[in-house]
Amino acid sequence: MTKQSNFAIAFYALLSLVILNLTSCKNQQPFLQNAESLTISEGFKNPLGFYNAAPTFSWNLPVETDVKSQSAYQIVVASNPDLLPNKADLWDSKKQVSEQSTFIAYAGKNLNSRQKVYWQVKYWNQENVESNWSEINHFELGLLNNKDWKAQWIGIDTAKDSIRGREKVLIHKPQYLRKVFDLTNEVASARLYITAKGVFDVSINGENVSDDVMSPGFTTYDKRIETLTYDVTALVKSGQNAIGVELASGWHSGRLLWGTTPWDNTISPKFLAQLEITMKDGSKETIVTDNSWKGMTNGPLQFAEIYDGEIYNENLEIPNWSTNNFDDKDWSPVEVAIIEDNVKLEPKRHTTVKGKLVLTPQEITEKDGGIIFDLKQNMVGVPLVKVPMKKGDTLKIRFSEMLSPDGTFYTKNYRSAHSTDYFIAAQDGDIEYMPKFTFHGFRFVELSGFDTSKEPSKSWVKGIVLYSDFDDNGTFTSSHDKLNKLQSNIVWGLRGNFLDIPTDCPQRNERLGWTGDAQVFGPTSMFNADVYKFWASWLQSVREAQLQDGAIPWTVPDSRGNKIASSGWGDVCTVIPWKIYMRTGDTRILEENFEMMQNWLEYHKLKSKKYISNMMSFSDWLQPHPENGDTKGDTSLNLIGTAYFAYSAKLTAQAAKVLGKKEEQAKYHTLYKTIAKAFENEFFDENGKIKGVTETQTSYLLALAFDLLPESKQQIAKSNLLEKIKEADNHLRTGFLGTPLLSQVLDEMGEIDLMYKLLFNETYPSWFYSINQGATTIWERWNSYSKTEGFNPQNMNSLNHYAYGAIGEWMYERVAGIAPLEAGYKKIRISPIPNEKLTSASAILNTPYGKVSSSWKLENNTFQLETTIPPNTTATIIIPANVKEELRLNGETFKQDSNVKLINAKNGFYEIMVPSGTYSFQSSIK
Ligand code: RAM
Repeated sequence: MTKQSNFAIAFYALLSLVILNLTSCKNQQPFLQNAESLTISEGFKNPLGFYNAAPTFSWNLPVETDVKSQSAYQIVVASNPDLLPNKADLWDSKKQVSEQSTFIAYAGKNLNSRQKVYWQVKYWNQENVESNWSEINHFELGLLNNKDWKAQWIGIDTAKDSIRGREKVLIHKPQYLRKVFDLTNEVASARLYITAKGVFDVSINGENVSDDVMSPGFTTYDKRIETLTYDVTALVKSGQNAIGVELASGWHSGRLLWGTTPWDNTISPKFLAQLEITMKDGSKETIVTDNSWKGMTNGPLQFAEIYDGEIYNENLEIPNWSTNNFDDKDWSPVEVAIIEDNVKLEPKRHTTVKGKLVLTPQEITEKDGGIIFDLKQNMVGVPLVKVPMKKGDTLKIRFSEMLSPDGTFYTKNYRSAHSTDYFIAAQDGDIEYMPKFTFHGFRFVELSGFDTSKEPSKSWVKGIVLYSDFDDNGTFTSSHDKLNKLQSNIVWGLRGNFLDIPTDCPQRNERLGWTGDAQVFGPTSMFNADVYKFWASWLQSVREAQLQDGAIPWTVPDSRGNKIASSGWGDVCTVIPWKIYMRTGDTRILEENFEMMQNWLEYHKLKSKKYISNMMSFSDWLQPHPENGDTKGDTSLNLIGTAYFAYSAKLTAQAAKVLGKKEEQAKYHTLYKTIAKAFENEFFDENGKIKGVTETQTSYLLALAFDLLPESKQQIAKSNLLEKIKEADNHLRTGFLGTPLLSQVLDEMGEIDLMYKLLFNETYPSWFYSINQGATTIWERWNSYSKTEGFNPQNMNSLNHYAYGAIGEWMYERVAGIAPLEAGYKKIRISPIPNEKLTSASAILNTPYGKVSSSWKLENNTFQLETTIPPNTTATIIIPANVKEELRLNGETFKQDSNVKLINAKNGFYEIMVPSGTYSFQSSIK
């Protein structure tokens, strides 16, 4: 063998060794499982018609033993999926050494209206091992600017008919609008951009475009109207097409409690659409709303009002009206109006309303000729009726949330909302009807006017539950039936009042975005439902509704226009952004709202003298047993205003800190301290007792919850609070503002047993009291109804009012025990607090990092806790225990290691620090 060949052999041997080694190396360390649950911005999954050209990206790491945390990530973004991952033409973040896996800002090329964008991500774990690329996700932008619109507003002038309805409000007859158009080429793709001043339902060639209802939703119509984008590729075809639209008043031109809106609500509803079609040959066609459309108001839908219901006359049905097989020569030309520059048209920034659940009647009874269907659950939505009828008869559909003791419908609490639907039959036989431009709050449905020769059947009615299309985000359950019922009532209160905006109530002539109610219930809603986008969207309306002087209207969108604000209500603009930040860790929510928070503080200043507030306030609304008999309760308005002034300053300082605004942080922190001092001097005597104003539970709660007293006085204030609670026979005496603070303050004081006592009280006023009286939702008043005294005589008596559901936050955080220690649950606290009244409780919560769960049970003095902590987070787990007894972890005596650490073992608790994983602890609490 030559020297050369020897060398060659040696070389190849070495090479194969290297290759072998490399492959075996790869075998030892394959790529990690890819990231999952990819979302953009406030939790959107592959959205169409997205609102934001500068999104953020989030993902979850897989639940896998090798993945404890993330040490780096890479995001790639492209205009075409084929370019991913290696030729990303829009953005390649490159490998970023960072633990951040949520809300990472896009920093690539500018994105434009209509653009479709594809993205994927990979991460490196704690040992710098790389993952596979995730699946490719996508989003498509909507029309982002008014100038993208070539269409004009169109409609029939229905104001000129001057029909007046309830409370003499102008009634606009529902309109039918249509247009026929020809396409000569094959269609490759089609997008329908669409909105209304009013509410609409659209069909193409006789096919419904979507199952969305009450679109586009309720915004500050004088500032912004939301638009929707639909993929209608499958509906348009080469040849002649038709598009048909039904249009009704909705919130824009309909009846709202006070009716003096900042937008002109007397104008007839209007409609705007732009259908953009790309042909297979690459050419484009655009069909817009303009004066070539035709309309009429003599269709089957004769009347449609949110508060009052619908009238549908089957005799006036117009077969094929939204197809090209129809002669519209009798229809009128529409009026057109230009798009105003000052009203922004923006893609809807949260989800549309849909029929989310279906309830079926559990019982039917007859009463005075009507048939009553009992769904056994107070709900919000519409009925779907399938009923036999006789030609010419009118089916009357009435609703109520509860029956009066004599079995008749209790509708006094609907106040002036007629809340009744009518269907006029054109022939004998079964009819099917579901109202589309109204909604009702009800448990009972009454039908009359059907064919009485037929035997009534439960199958005649279904309850279609409508709310904004979000998913559940958590579950809470326990060993106690009434506590579980309370949880269910909270969830139903949420479903019923999250119909596009957060409302106070869903059934009477109100249904408005009351800011105070939102302020107190917002935090609880975030546990139970995936509502980040819902809140972020509504906060945009709050910003738009804010007045020059910083005032936040009582309701948003503003439907009163009286230019004054209420303390505790307007403070929603500081409280909700902060609470969302704590739940999500997304700094954008603070960025977006920071200026509004500052402006609100200016308004607080304007309404105070020497830092003592004199702002108008609904105060501790509906406090039980008010000494003065007032709906505003006994707590001083000035005290409430001053406390909220301080609290809003405190939250603004905290927000400034997160945003790195040092100067503002210092300024607002000083402001907070100054107000707190003024508060203390004005309302507290030397001994930490309320002076000069009525001493109430809520006055102490505000002082303690918002940290407005020096340490020296806190102790006494605490015992005074306990005294007040004792005076009330260990019952709450709190209204809308005080109630959510009870759990926070008593918990911080270590008065857990007392809080449990209040929570488990069966007598008035308490949560279980309403359950004992038959509540299936949260009520507006602690005593909206009682078995002994009947309905509260006030007609302001909603049986679906979420405010007191604010206790849900404590149920998740303390009864089950899941709370964020750091914004967004990057650090989690698992700290359930058992009580003799419960033997178990558990919650599962979807956090930005994935699912957290905490489930405990108490058996023979053994406390058992199962908990799951998602990847890329850590948790402090606090386990009630007799620390003299051993703690067991996963069936063995607890031993510290480099991951799981004992932090403390004292005062009846073990405190353990853990990385992500699933743990089962057992302690003895003897
Ligand atoms: C009622 C609303 C709401 C409350 C205001 C002050 O009309 O229902 O719950 O916030 O009054």
